[in-house]
Amino acid sequence: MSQSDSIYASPLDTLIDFRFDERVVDVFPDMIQRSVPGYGTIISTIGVFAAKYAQENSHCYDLGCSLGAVTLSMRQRIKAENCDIIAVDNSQAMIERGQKILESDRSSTIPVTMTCADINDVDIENASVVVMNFTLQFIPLEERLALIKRIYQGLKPGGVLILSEKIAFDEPERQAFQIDIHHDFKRANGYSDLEISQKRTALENVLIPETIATHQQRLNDAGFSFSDVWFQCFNFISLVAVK
Ligand code: GEK
Repeated sequence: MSQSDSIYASPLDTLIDFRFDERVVDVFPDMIQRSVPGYGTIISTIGVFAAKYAQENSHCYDLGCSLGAVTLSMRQRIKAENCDIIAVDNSQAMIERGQKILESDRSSTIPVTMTCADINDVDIENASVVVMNFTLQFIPLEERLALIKRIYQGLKPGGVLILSEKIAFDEPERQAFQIDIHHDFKRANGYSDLEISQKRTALENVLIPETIATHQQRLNDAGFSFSDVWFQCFNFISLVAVK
């Protein structure tokens, strides 16, 4: 069972940039459920995408897998023969815990390799489904196009990229509105104003959101002929791009 997240509940003297360390791993499922609107829906729907798009004799990737929620959802649903899942995260603490969770998963026999590595060092090849569920937002801006291009090149024809992100808006009024309602969502899930504000500061230099237009232009520049927003709640979206 995951512990409840109280990392930012007391005033902290120095707010260091957010890191996916052991403290975060302990509370991660609780933290992400209470912070990302629609997280559960997104996870289960990625399983539906994987069932539709996983091709036989291909790899499915979960990049920035954390504890492997996307991996487990895909594993439960994929029916294609001779398919495996490659899950990657650069937090050792996440991978260690994720591997334990995976060991107790009896939902299917689809092979999973869960590895601690930087996404930028992972070869993407013979892929039918690639998922980045709230991961690209942590990659430096100048590295994002090269990564999306590599994913495009590693996908088989007809393969898909599922890309979920916290987003920004060009219009200041819309930006303020969406942030405000998202904070209400967090308050409704039991976070205090102090927790919300300290977490926001900790993420400021680490999580860089972009607009939907920027994401779709980048997908287009990388070669994807089609992309669409299939989920949005406030300033959180998920896109699907088809090769
Ligand atoms: C989920 N997808 O539960 N290489 C590998 N991993 C990275 C990198 C990198 N360069 N940068 C960040 N990460 C998950 C949730 S969380 C989203 C993803 C969030 C990893 C980081 O260690 C963390 O585990 C994950 O990306 C982002 O569906 O916490 O908002």
